[in-house]
Order: sequence, then structure tokens, then C-alpha cells
Amino acid sequence: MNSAKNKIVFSGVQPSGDLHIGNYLGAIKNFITMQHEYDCLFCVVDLHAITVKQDPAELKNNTYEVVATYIASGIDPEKSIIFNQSNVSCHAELAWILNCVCRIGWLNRMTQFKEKAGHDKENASSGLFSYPTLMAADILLYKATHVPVGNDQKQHLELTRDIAQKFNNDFKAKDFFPLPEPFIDKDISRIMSLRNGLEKMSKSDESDYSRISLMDDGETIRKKIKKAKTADVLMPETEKEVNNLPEVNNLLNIFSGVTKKSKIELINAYSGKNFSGFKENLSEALVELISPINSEISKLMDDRNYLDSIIKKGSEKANERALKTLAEIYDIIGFIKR
Ligand code: AQP
Repeated sequence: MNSAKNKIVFSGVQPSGDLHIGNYLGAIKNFITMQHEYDCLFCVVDLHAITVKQDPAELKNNTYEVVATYIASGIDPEKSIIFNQSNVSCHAELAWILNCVCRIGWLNRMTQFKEKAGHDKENASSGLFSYPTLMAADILLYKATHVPVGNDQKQHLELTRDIAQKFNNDFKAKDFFPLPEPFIDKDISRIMSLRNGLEKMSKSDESDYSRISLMDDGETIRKKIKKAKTADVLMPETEKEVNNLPEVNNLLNIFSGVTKKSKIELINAYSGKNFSGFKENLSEALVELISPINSEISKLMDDRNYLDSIIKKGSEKANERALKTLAEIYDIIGFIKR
């Protein structure tokens, strides 16, 4: 076995809507490269999705769509385990145990809860508050060593490390849980909304024009990029100047993420020009990346039997591994299991 194969990767995507270019660049792109060298589990985190209201029929459809998107993007289900979280009940069981390890003060510091709960925190589900302990359970159940995620999940991953460390110390189980490392690509780890360069691109943003979806056709992509906010100046000459223009910076990050060109190369190519040519070329690069993924997703969505077989096979493999870790944890804690 290749030594990198001893490194275990776990990551997940919520089935809360069509995946967008932020999910692709921040997470899925790394899944594709890591699958060749690491022992990978890629999950559709449906238990996380219900921390906010979901329509049951849409949740099912979105779950199939995330599985289809994984495969259409290039994840090989023969190499990596693809499954949905609710099919492996150990995730929920370990989350309870970790809720008893994690401190309320730690959860109170999580910025994503504050952002997602908004002004009406009292009315948010307690699941949304304890979301990070479920995420810790997802990762620690497989003793994952590496977690490819977007920048928005960095704080949750740091919390996972704190929980793992506290469990190991509290139960005198030295090194039982490895402390997982984030795998984050700096520039493309936080793709922003096309309407507001200070807000994260998100599946649940009300405006469809805020994101490029992996389900968008070429015409829609061109229209959205044409409407994307830029600035009332020409393309600047330096990265420093670009950093003061959040929407332009974001489009450059996307352009660089979908091509092999560095940001500075792109700035040099378009500096002193207005944004129309830049936007046309960015649209073409996006269409070139997304069109084949998009048509493969549609094909796979018409073959539910195939998707069901992938989910079944993946869930069985994940379950086998999860049960083994959970049995070890129960023993460490002092639960009797007969
Ligand atoms: N804008 C983003 N830029 C870079 N990475 C991103 N990710 C999400 N948004 C961006 C990364 O994609 C993976 C899956 O995300 P998720 O589905 O678990 O949920 P999320 O982070 O809450 O993403 P969304 O799109 O904003 O969903 P909703 O609107 O449902 O909350 C993660 O690795 C995430 O970091």
C-alpha cells in the first residue's frame, strides 16, 4: 500500500440545493486530486442539511444530485467511498457522545451559527447550534487525517481537533483520535457572491444571480457573469489594488480556479481594460468546465438504479468501518455492548 493511502480523507457536502462553483473550487476539486493518493470517504451530509428546514422530496432529489455531481466531477466510486450520512447511524451516535465532550463555550464561538441563525437565534434549531459536533463525529468516526474543505469550515475543523484532543485526554486514550488537518486552497477557498464580494457564495442565497451553479447551461452562465458586479474602474495593474475591489478579486479567483492561470497572469492580461472582454473569457472558461459536468449529472440523474447501487455499496463499506471505531469508543467510555 502506498504510504499516502494510510492518510484518510473525509469530507462532505450538504444536499441543500444545486452545487455551485464555490463548492466545486473550495471542496470537490480537491476531492478529485486526493482520491488517487488517499483513502477517501466522500459523504452527502443529509443530517447536516436538516439543521434548517428542508422539503422532503427536494432533500431526496438533492441527495441523488450530490452523488451524481461527485461522480460527474470525476470522483471514481470504485476508488473512493461515496455514501449518505443518514445511512450510517454511527454518525448520529458518535455526535451524541461528542456533544458530551464539547463545551458550550466552544460552540458559542462558532461564527457560522451566528451567520446562519441571523437575528433570530432563539428560533434556530438546536441542531444548527450543535452542527459542529456532528461534523466532528463525521471526521473522527473514520479517524480521518485530512479534511478538504472551504475556508468557511476552518473554524469547525479547529473545533474538531479540540474535541479529539479533549476526548483523548479525558479518557486517557493517548492518540486514539488523530488530530485532522484541514486541506484548504488559499485563493479559492472562499468564493464570494457575484452580487456582493463580501458575502460567501451560497446554495441558499435567495438570488440565483449570486452564484454559478453546476446545473447552469452555457447561456445562463454567460448571463450571470455579464450581470456580475465589478467596479467603476478599469482592471488594475497590481494584486494590491485588486484586493481593494472585492468583486473583481472574486472573479479573478474564480477565473484562476477554473483555469491553470495564476491571478497575476490574469491581471497582467487584462490590466487597463474594461471588464467586458475579461467577463467574456471568464464565461467561456466556466462553460468549458461546467458543460461536461452538467450533462453527465443529467445523465446520471436519469439512472436512479445506478445511483442507488453506489449509495448502497458506499454505505455498507462506511458502516463497516464506522462500527469498528464506535465499538472501540464504547469500550473506552465504559459502555457495555453485548
Ligand atoms: N463560497 C464557497 N467558497 C469555497 N468553498 C465553499 N464551500 C461552500 N461554499 C463555499 C465548501 O463546499 C463544501 C460543501 O459545503 P456545504 O454544502 O457543506 O455547506 P456550506 O458550506 O454551508 O455551503 P453553502 O453552499 O453555503 O450551502 P448552504 O447555503 O446550504 O449553507 C464545504 O467544504 C464548504 O467549505
